[in-house]
Amino acid sequence: MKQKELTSRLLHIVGEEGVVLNPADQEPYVNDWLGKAHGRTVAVVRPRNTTEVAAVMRLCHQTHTPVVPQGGNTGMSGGATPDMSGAQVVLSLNRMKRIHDVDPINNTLTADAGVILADIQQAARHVDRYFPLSLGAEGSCTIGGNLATNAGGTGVLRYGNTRDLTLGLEVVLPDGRVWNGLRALRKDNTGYDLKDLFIGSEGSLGIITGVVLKLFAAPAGRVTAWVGAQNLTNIVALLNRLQADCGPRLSAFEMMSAPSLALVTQQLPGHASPLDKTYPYYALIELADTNMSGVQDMLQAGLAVAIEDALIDDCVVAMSEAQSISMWKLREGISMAQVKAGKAVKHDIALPISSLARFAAEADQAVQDDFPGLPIINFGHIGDGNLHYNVLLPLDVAYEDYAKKTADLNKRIHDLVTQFNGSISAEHGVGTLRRDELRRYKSSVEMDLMIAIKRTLDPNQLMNPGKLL
Ligand code: FAD
Ligand code: 2HG
Ligand code: ZN
Repeated sequence: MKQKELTSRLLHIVGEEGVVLNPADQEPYVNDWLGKAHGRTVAVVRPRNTTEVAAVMRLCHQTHTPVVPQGGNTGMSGGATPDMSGAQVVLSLNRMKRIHDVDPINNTLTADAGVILADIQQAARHVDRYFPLSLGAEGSCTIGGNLATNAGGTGVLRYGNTRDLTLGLEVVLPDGRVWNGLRALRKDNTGYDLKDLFIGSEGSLGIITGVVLKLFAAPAGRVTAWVGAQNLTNIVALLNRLQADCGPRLSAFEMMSAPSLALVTQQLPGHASPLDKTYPYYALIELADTNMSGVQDMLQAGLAVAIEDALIDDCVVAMSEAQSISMWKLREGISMAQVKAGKAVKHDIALPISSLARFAAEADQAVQDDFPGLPIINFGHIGDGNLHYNVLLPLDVAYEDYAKKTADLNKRIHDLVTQFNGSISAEHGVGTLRRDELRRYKSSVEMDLMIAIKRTLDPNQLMNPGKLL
């Protein structure tokens, strides 16, 4: 079908406001925020509801038009960007923003996939409940994108990742059929768990259009602390101790190396370290409960013992919500500080928590030996074993040098991750960034199973081609 006919049929389905054809207006949809992924598109289509998504998918199925699903376009793996062919349709969920139901008795919330994560958190707060998925992009990422990448963030230690927070899904299949699995049940053993197939599938199997999420009791407050230590072994030992002492009250445990903190304080105005001296490693710790009585004392006592035992060198407990927010800003500023300072070669890795310190020591040595002088920006959600082990290349690095160094660094770091029985994609997804790496590290049996599922659900390979597989 000619492009003109395709776009006129798309216009017929979603109306004029629902199709973006002007190349200048398409810019935010065809480039990613990191400046790494660029593409072109026939049209950006913005349906208003599931019926329109289904009609668009039927049309794309009939016309063999490839589709790239997109939420907030905040992803870090190039998964939401079309390729350069100009033949792919970008299907944006950014007009599907309705929260359909909030049920504080069943502790569930039902919403369209295009709802911004912060709006879901807000809707939960409105009925005195809590939705714990939390990440730096929460003001612009969508719940559909969170589901498609099985996003992690800072609440995983206590509440699990997006998969753990999901009860039901609605999905439009590549041929336009709608699977309504919007069940608000905590038990449902009626066969294969289909929702788990789509969670983390990165737009490769269908369009997620709706979701039923779990809600939790709202914490009455939080206590935040910042600690400095000599090494990662001690930071992990502190994590282990606080988990034993505080149980589920420990709601976040984030780590930053000294170069990560220095990067933020240098690159972002108004960001200063909470401690006077510098230390090789820092942790940001948070405790929260539905009854905060005694919680601050508990954290202070735990940290005092950790200082006595020389596990940590110094610490500060936030005395106000404002202090707590400024500690979190330091942690959440690391991504933006990297963009300002250089071109980060990102390794979003998961490891057994018991191996984190040994891995980091070996990886640091490997980078120093083979790539001398490159800054290592190591930080992450170590409470759940997730490191963002990034290596920073200069902003003006030539493209060829960037591509070569990226490939060499990826091999060096990911080989080591595999030796430690880790994963090369913890929370950001595979997209195009790690697609070739995935083939190297997954067994042929695992790859065969994934390809078989893809072929069954998307036999014409129209869903997000070139991503993940
Ligand atoms: P997009 O970027 O639009 O899409 C991501 C992928 O999902 C693509 O493959 C796309 O095709 C697919 N997709 C999107 N919507 C749908 C849908 N409705 N149906 C089917 N497929 C779909 N991620 C973390 O996990 N943890 C973090 O701590 C974290 N911190 C971040 C901090 C910052 C400052 C930024 C900018 C990003 C961060 N991210 C983090 C990455 C990103 O925000 C998440 O991956 C998020 O889940 C992506 O949501 P999105 O709506 O922007 O999806
Ligand atoms: C975070 O934890 C994000 O801040 C981004 O997942 C990590 O910039 C990164 O590599
Ligand atoms: Zn992260």
